[in-house]
Amino acid sequence: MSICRVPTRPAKLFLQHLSCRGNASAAASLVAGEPKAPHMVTKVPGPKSNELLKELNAIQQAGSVQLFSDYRRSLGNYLVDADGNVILDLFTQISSVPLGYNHPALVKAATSPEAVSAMVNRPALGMFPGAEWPSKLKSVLLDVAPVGLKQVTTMACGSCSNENAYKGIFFWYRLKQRKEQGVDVDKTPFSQEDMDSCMVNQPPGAPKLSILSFKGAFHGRTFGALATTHSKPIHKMDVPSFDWPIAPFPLYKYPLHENAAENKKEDDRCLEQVESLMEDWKNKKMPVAGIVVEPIQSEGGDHHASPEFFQRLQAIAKKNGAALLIDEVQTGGGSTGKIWCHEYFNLDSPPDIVTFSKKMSTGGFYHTAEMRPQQSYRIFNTWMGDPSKLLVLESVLGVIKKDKLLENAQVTGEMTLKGIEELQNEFPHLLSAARGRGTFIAMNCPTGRLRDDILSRLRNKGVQLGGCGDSAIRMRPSLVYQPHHANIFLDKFREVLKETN
Ligand code: PSZ
Repeated sequence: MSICRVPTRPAKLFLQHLSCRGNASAAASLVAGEPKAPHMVTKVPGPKSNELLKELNAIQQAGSVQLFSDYRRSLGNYLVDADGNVILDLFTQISSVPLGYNHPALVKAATSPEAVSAMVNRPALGMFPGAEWPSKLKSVLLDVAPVGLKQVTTMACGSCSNENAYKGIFFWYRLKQRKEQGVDVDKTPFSQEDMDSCMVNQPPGAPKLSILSFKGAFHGRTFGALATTHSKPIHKMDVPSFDWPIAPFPLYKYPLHENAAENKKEDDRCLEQVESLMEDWKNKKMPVAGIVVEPIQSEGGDHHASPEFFQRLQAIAKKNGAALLIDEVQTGGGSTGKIWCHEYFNLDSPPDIVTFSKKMSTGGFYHTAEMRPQQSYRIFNTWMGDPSKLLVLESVLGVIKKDKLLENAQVTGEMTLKGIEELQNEFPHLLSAARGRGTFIAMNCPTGRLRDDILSRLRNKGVQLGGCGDSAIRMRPSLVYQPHHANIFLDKFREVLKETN
């Protein structure tokens, strides 16, 4: 029996909008021709996936592989695996697929002569960009820039975006310090001592400065980024790291409206810690040059914090002369119902830096004019991103506008969360703390083991979700996830919960 779910008012309006498009019915998929439902022919991983895993594992450590996919046969929300299972994919390559698989607009964009040229002639963008590069950056990336951030640099992935953003923060901080010391930074930007000492990793050229991050955060796996990642020991084990301050991130009680006073105290507790850690590290002579934070702490367990928390965090950063970097690698690109999740926070002024990757197709970061390095060649590597990815993004953003996918994420997210809340009431011993913005939704299970078991049984019924933190389930569908997909997910989820002892 399917669960009856009454669409909310905005959902109704949105579905009317969909049905106005040509002769599409209310349940028409945004990706024409996608399967109507999951279809499972084996357990996952099936025999073919297991065989391929053996082959791959012989040449690399492949223990993290969950299944092998047949990307050419996958379409829209449905991933087809190597065994022919058709799976409703609500995890989408760790939240990185904007429009589902083989979206016709992307296939078209990727086969244009412009895209072919971008793919076969990959430039070193820092030295020999194509003639169209400045106008593409403006019309694509700057067109969706967070308000107030008019500078942008592309990178290959999320980790290297954060890594280079941290460097930008240190450049900015040291420039400020030199100016305060009366150095004529235009004439002699660096002293001989600076230049000699940086070459042997010693101060003052390699200064004692820090980035403050939060417990449970994930900002990537490269050295600097890893120093600010604190979600699982396996990410960090055996890697030398920096002694940088780590503050607690708010852990709210749900439902939010019943716990407002307590959650406000939790904000106070965490922000007091931020301030006192900044003081401690100043006294340790390793002052905090920047604070890095996720708008929703994702890998760490989908922890949300209030707009007030972020507003007050920004005020603390400003008061202490530190930059605020908002890491939108996982939250950016539309699934929260806005392109940038921090738009929900009503900050007094723009953050100093916003990093992105995943659904944005290319990595990179936006920043204020003050964060622009004084010299060229300071933020640099061979490729500095990839122009072909900007063409993909151009097409993605066009479809987001044309198909009103931000509204879709809000509406489908709202009805999915409502459905999960109903399941939470029905199975209070299995689910708690349902939360989300748009389709960026999560809930907690009593234990990590039970969570993993639920996820694996759900997948064998044809729905792929993800885990995060100790015991949370997270949804990361693409932007073409619609109410009829939500109904399939909720029905299968209910079956699994019913079968759970
Ligand atoms: O295990 C891993 O390496 C994973 S699992 C999920 C991610 C990485 N997310 C990547 C990520 C992120 O979620 C945030 C908020 N910031 C930075 C990153 C790093 O991005 P990549 O993986 O592109 O380097």
